Amino acid sequence: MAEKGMKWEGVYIDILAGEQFTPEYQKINAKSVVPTLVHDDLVIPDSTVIIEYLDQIAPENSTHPKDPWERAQARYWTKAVDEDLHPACGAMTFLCSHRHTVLRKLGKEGANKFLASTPDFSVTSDWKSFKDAIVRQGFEAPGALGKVKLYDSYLHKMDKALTGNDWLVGNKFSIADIALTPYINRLAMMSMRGMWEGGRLPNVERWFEAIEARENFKPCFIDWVPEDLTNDLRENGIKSWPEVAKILEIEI
Ligand SMILES: N[C@@H](CCC(=O)N[C@@H](CS)C(=O)NCC(=O)O)C(=O)O
Repeated sequence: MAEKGMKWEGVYIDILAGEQFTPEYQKINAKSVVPTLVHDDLVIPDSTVIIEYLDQIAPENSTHPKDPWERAQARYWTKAVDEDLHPACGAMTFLCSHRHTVLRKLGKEGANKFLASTPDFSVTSDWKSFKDAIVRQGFEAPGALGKVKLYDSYLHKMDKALTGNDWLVGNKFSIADIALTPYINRLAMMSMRGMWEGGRLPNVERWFEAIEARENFKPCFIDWVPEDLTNDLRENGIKSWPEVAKILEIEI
């Protein structure tokens, strides 16, 4: 919306305090996940659907490539986000940071209630049990390591696509770059820039520097996040980094 010059009012839903589970929020988002777009009397959940909808109601300043081939390439990136990267990011964030915050803030009983409140069909159809396992068992949770590796595989795919290109599709900033930004930024906020810096994935490093330099980056991705969450992501991430580096065979 910022890139398209659209105005909106944001309502912060604290998903670590369980605000996504209130009956009021579940009325607009049955999976109890954020975000949800409310446009007049229309309710539209799911980020990729939201951005496609916004581009159709305001086709000026489109963030989608016009060329059909380039549009298809951009679509592959958003499809990858929906199918693989977003679930991997949820797992990685709970694994490396949120589980510590949830247990500290809610206590053992509060955490039990929080985990039990997740609907059966949430981020993915197995998110309820997977999130439960990650919060309780951390890196020992079955499937957790696979999600770290899956996340990393997309950084490699990005690095390949960015070889000789400034941006992911058609060498022009597009929805593909916008859609991938939260996932690189989340790792950066968790103090895990070592996944691409230090010569590991130089094209991703160059790309993210260009993203961070954009006018809309700081207000949308940094300022929007409450200070205590920013601090938790940074500090918990620092503690989790050796484990992640070991899984990915990164020397630290
Ligand atoms: N497909 C949805 C997924 C949204 C999603 O997974 N949101 C996460 C935060 S990024 C969430 O609300 N999680 C709530 C929970 O884990 O209880 C989208 O792209 O909007």
